[in-house]
Amino acid sequence: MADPLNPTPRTHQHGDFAREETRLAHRNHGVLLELLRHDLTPVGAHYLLTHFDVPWVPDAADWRLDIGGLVERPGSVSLAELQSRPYAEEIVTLECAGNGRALIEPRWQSQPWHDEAVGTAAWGGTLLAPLLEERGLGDGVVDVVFEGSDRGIDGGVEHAFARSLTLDQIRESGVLLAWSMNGHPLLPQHGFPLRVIVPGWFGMASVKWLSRITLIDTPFDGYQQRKTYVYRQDAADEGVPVRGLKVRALMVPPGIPDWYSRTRVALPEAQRLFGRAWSGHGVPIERVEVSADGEWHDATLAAPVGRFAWRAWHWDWQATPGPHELMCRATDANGRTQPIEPVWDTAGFGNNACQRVSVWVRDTAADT
Ligand SMILES: Nc1nc2c(c(=O)[nH]1)N[C@H]1C(S)=C(S)[C@@H](COP(=O)(O)O)O[C@H]1N2
Ligand SMILES: [Mo]
Repeated sequence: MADPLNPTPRTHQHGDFAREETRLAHRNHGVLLELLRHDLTPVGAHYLLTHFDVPWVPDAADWRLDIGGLVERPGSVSLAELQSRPYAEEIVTLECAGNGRALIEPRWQSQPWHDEAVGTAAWGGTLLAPLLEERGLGDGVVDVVFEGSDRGIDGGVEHAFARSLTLDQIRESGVLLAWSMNGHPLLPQHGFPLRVIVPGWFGMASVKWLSRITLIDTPFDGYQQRKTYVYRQDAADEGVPVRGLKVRALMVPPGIPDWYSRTRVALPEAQRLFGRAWSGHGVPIERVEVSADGEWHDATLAAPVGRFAWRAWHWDWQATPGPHELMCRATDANGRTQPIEPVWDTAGFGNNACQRVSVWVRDTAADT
């Protein structure tokens, strides 16, 4: 680790991240790790992942959601009709399945997340399962397809962003049709006027700008369902679908940052390290450990704020002068925990390797 107080000059560089990756990183921002202090991520600071363009919705009063396929009463509903249904709200931690991708070697070229593709919001809307049941479920429903109004091309295939769930998955996860985030109407980039929220799953399942729900009698084979969001060891691997969040803890980096390297500088005194931990499918967090230079210690967990919400933790670190590396590691009620090193996946999905934070502890008080 370079000492941020005795920096080497920065230079011009070729190579490393492609221009396309950095452009995607500007469009799709992560949460600022210091904002992990908020139980609910402030709206606008929530991470963002939009594959294509944010659709233009001039007037939500003209917007309609189509419900069709294997239902006895197909048709469309307005936002006002949806909002007259029973209100449901759930605090849900969303995380992009590609979080950690940029830390896998070699790195798959895509949205280059390090560890910041996460956020927690109180999503308000109405439960989907009763709405579908009231429409009269047809026989032989295999998949329920959610289509967004955003369209684009990926891997040479033009498509609207679409994902599917089975009826059982919809019931078990308490899937919401959501129109609000922390009490505010959805921002355009988060799916205005209506999106799906699938608690406990990686973010790709929570289709934004929902325009159509179709019940079908065959497994959905859309691009975002079959071609991507699959764990694969190599290109020929049929793979395993990406579903629930993987167990993970993140800490708020202590001290103050060096602007460019983000290396932290702290004083040689007690530091209260603070962070969050979560897992998939509503499985509770049981333990968080923090390592200072390779020695692991149990952190103190705060009370959970919701079944699908991240849980706060803290640990007091006695910082001594010199360079240090901090790590944190969560374990869930199923005994799942995090690897120290990234686990290989071709497209960089599901990398829940322990976060590493470099801290340079100075031996004198800060200069003024
Ligand atoms: N229609 C549509 N829905 C979408 C996406 C998208 O590009 N289009 N991105 C998905 C992915 S990959 C993630 S991680 C989440 C991100 O939600 P957020 O931008 O509100 O944080 O939305 C999901 N829903
Ligand atoms: Mo994502």
